[in-house]
Amino acid sequence: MANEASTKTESVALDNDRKEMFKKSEHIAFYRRHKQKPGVHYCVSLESLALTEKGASLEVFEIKSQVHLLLQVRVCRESAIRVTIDEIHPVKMRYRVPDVLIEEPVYEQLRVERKGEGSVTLSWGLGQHQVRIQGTPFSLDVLCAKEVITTLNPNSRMLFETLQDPPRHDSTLNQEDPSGLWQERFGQFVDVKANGPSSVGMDFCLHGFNHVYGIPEHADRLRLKDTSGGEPYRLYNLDVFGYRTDSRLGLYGAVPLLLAHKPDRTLGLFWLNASETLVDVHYHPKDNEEDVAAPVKRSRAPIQTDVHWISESGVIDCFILAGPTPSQVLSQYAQLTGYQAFPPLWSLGYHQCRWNYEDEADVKSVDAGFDQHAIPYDVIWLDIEHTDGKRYFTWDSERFPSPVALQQHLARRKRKMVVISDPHIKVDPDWPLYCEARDGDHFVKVKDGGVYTGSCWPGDSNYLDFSCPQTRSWYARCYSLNKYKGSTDSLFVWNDMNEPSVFYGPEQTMPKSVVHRGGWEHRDLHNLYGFYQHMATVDGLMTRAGGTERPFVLTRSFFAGSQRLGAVWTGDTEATWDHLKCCIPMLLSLSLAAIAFCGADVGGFAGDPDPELLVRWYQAGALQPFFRGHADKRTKRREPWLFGEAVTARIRSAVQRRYCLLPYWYTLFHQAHTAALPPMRPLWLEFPGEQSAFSVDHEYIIGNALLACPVTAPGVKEVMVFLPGIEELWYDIDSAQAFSGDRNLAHPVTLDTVPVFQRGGTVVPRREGAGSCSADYQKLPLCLTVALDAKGCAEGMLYEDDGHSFHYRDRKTFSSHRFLMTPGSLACSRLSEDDTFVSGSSVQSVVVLGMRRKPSAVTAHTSGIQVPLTFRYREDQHLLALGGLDLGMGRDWEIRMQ
Ligand code: NBV
Repeated sequence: MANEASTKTESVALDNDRKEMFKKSEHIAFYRRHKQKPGVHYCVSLESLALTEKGASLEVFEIKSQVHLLLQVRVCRESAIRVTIDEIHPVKMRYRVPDVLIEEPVYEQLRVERKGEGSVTLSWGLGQHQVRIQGTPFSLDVLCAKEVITTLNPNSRMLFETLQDPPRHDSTLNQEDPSGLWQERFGQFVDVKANGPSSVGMDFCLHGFNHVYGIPEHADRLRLKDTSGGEPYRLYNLDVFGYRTDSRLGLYGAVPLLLAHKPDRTLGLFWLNASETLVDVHYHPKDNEEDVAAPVKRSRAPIQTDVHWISESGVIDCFILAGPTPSQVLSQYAQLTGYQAFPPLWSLGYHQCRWNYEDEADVKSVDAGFDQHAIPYDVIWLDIEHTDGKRYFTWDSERFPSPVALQQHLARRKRKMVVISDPHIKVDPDWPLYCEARDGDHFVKVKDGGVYTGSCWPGDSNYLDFSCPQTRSWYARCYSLNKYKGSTDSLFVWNDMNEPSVFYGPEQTMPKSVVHRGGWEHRDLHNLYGFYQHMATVDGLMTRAGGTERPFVLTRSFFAGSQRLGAVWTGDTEATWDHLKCCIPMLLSLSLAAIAFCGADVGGFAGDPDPELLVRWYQAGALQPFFRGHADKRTKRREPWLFGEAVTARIRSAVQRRYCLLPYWYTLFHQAHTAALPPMRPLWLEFPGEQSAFSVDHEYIIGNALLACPVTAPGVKEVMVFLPGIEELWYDIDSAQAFSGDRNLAHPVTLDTVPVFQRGGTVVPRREGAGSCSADYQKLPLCLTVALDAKGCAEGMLYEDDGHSFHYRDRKTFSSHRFLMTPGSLACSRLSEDDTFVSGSSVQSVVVLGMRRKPSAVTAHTSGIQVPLTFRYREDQHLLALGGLDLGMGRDWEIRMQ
């Protein structure tokens, strides 16, 4: 039965795109209503202004319809301005997104700065920012140092559909309803809306901005496209098998955070709404998309971008993050929704997955294959077939009779296992876990109160209501070692199909009329479903470890705030060059929206990559945050050693390089966790003043030091790499050759090479040597690559801790070191006095790039002891190499070059 369901569904899934299973904006009634909006003009009664210690509130009214709304303006920590609009006397409460903000923000006291001439101006704190509210028609300006940076409702496009009582007679419900107010048809599906029309929309003018980014997840470019005459960006979590690139249609996850950038300012718009949302972007002047790097042509019209957000239900609740720098916007957002969860070190290594590893013997032989071929890896993954008939938390007793022994086998090699756990639960009254969920009332319901049954891998399934805290706690307990038979503490989890995916459902998801705890329609919180499952799973792993071990959970569906839970991947890509290329802007968009631990299936999920594509994907994946090879079960096996020695060698080299760079990745993830800077950065984040970097999305910077330009086309002999920064120096990490910045470089490549450049002025720590997993690499000595800037200086960091526990947080057991190179000296010093981690690492070698003069002598200084060092200097490369060192990280040290 399970297999039947799978086969049928596979063909349905494969035909998704062709059969137009997914909506376009023309099929979405609330979107049409906003676009054809009749003359609805909102005004604000300035007399109604009330100031409390939590902010300001004013009454909004619409003359014709006599609608009365409440506008609230609140300010969190100086520069995050929250604007909320809700009904004053709703016939029913409207959904306000819970659990995404980490806490209710602390608000500033506002004061009236000016009142009169139809407007009121509010300010706070030092008065650097202001909010000016225009009464008739309503608009709201946010000002910084007297300059308007954004205007809400500049063109009176705001629309707030207030809730109504249902029509008396069912006549409307029985007729076709072209406006889709109470019901709406899509193909065979009829969506009956319990609350009728309930959508909200607001437009924003972003003054002076010509580049906007973010609002993942879409398989599209980094800089958002102008949507005039095309599809808007859709935020509606959907399971789209083999999705198309160059598309603004909804994918698995949604983060309603948009970033706008210009040379002197970055601004964030966070639209906190979890219902289906569409976003239109209009650039003024409209530029030639192909030529976005070129400065906008001179025109009298002011530069601005209009962004129009439209959501199906809920309230208007948006945050304007005033920056002004990109990193300030990212940190303002993280203060609201949380920082990136700090991954265990092993999860930054390589992960080997396949749908499916057949049985225990298969797992052991793949595991051994990595050792035989000297390819390091840390985690092997099991997909849905490992279960007993797709009952998660169980094992297929024939294929996996001894799961504990299997995990122990891996654990002896310091490796982990990850298993899949989907949100649907097989309807099976003989399965105790199903009965517990049913009896505990943990499933979502249909309108009349019965449990909702949909179809997924196991056939008929019920869906857990993760929005309910009791259900989350129950689900979390299912991961405890005594309850989850066959699990050990080296088993971690992967949440798939959590958009949620429902076979034969509208757009392959749950009907919007399904009811969650508290009576909320699924429509209100659809985009939160995966976020909540992720949250419950993380909670399960946390509780399992008594709160001391860092969990690892990968999710396919996500929302704002998912970053604080774990990792995300880009779902069912295809093994094509197009998809490989598209991963870069997709991962950059996720990173900008704080989902920093993200990756794409190496090799592409569906279809068979040829060896060249596979190698190029490994090379790219090794330079991206989450690094996992994965494949559809209909594909040929593709473990790295199955394509001949030349291919194996290339994959080995890419993976080994990743492992050597782990100290750097780990340090960057700590920065993401504490300072909200993503490890994978678009060029403009590091070069905010450089217009020519604003649209670059075929390359990116890992941290602030390594510019990576993966090869994403076949048969390539040369790659055009853009090196930003007029005053920068960039060093090719393979040849040590230096290049000045602010140029396009035609860089030769072979199948063995990927262009990576180290930025002058940085220090990158690497492990030297080889091992079989991250634990081995942690024991290897360090090598520092010091790339000098034009002044002969450089700086870098190394963060270390035990790699897996929360002791860094609870006991301050970590160490942070700074490397500082000034002409003639490289010094390493501990950054903080009160951290207590005893680092076992020691620096064995140092390479200095860009050293213009051969030193006459080099000495090491530790605790007052001076030791002469032997060195090698390459005049032609301006490279100084120091080897055979033993500079322990336990003490401060200095290397002097005379
Ligand atoms: O569980 C099977 C697959 C999984 O391998 C893949 O990574 C997910 O994105 N899953 C989707 C369901 C079936 C896809 C056709």
